Amino acid sequence: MGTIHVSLSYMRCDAVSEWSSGLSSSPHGHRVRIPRARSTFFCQSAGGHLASINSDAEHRFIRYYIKQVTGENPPAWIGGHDLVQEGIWMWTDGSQFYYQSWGGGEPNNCCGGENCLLINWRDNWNDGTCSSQLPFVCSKNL
Ligand SMILES: [Ca+2]
Ligand SMILES: [Ca+2]
Repeated sequence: MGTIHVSLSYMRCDAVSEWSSGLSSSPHGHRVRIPRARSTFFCQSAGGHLASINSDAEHRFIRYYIKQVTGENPPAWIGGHDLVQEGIWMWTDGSQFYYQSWGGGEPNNCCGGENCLLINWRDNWNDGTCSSQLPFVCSKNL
């Protein structure tokens, strides 16, 4: 499995300002905190999707990217969800949901229903309430 160089963009407000090389998938970070449904639309309008993570390398890369953009490790939306069927996780970009890096006890569908996947819950993933306002990571393939 080789390294694929793909585009990676920073977005400011609603403009894609820059793309650069990344690993395997191509996140662009966003400082604005918005509900997950809006982030889905935002990524699609930029020609991509909310990021999927399909390997440890992609997980590390996206976390590193978020740290670079924000200077922190904030929880952020990526493209995983179990909105179609509770407990059946999918990626919005259509990739198969094989790789997983859930935090301990997650996903727990807490608190009346958590159906959207956020990264940087401590070091791993959590299912969160989709209406929560978080930064998000988009990706697109070259
Ligand atoms: Ca759920
Ligand atoms: Ca949870």
